[in-house]
Amino acid sequence: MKQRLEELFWQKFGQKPQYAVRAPGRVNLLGEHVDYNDGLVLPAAIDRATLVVFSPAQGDESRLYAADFAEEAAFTLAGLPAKTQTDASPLPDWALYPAGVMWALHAEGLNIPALHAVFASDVPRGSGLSSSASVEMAFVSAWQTLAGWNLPPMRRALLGQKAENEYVGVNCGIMDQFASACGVQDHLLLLDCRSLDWQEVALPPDLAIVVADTTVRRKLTSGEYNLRRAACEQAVQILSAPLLGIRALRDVTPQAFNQHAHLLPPEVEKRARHVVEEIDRTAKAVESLRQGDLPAFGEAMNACHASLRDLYEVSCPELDVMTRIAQSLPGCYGARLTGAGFGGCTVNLVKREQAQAFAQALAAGYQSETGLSPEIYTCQTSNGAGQA
Ligand code: NG1
Repeated sequence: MKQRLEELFWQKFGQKPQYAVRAPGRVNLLGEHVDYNDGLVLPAAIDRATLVVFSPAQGDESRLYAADFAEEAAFTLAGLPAKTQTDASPLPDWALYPAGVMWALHAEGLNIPALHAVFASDVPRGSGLSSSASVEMAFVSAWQTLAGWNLPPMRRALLGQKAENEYVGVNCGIMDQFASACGVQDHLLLLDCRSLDWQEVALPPDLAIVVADTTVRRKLTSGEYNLRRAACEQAVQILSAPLLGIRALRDVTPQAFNQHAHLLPPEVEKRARHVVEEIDRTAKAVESLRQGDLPAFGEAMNACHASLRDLYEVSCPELDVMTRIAQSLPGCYGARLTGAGFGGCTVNLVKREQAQAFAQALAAGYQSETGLSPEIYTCQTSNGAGQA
């Protein structure tokens, strides 16, 4: 991919790009839809990434070419608040991510030189593998490289999240940008989304993480996503009458929740129950993983899927089919949808020696039930964003 981008850069800008950076997507093993509830998440950065080749530009205009869309956008700092290009036309959707990053870095008071860049990604878009965070973290790295400031990875992740929340308009938590910035090869990352403390959790070498893409993409996910978040906030507001001092669903134990759940409207109760139980489930499952109890960890993944399907209602028929088949196959400890849901990918924890047979059987079963050809692959965990 790098060579192709360098050639495109030559064609667009008549010179060789001076730098290249990459930032990975991520898969999440457990702790879904809890990052914006101050919960615990367990993602890993993966070997799918956004790659940017770039050079500093003269003047104040940044010009970006998105190879995946065969489209160019040009903008300056002055046009960012209105989300317009230099010619006053609106920024295309894909450009909101790099422009949002520039806007967030500027709001932080950082020096951000104009750049010429060509970029592409092999993280499938809208599939639950954080393509948007990988674009954001790649451009934070690009501007850091050019400007010479040096922020710690978590700080860079927070600025990427600010771009997504306040510029793109998706009220997401910190998990994706964190995983893309802080990934460690052969490890899962256990992040406490309240304190932002995190630890590496070694991935047992005889385990494979298999990602299965249903190929179904949902539109309007950001609207549904923001609605889920609003339901969680409503639950906190109502529960804070009996449970003084709670700030997020993180502060509510399953016992306390059961005691006061009757106060919540039925739909809000379902949403909040998922979050409260998922945070508890994740804390316990990480202990199982550390003790090498993979069946118990896999059970927690299966329970997470059922909860996302029945309580949080972010699954779809294709994700349910893919998960059901996977859970019935030999060597599979656990399977569930990963990321926001509504389509996209499942994550499967499989005995390494059986991973290939698992992938083949899963693809065949899914295809015969849905008529769709899925993309299934064993992913490697990777390091966080940096030089390519
Ligand atoms: P996806 O859609 O998988 O990138 C989204 C949010 C995360 C998190 C998960 C659900 C974005 C960029 N990220 O991830 O913060 O809330 O859903 O756990 O929307």
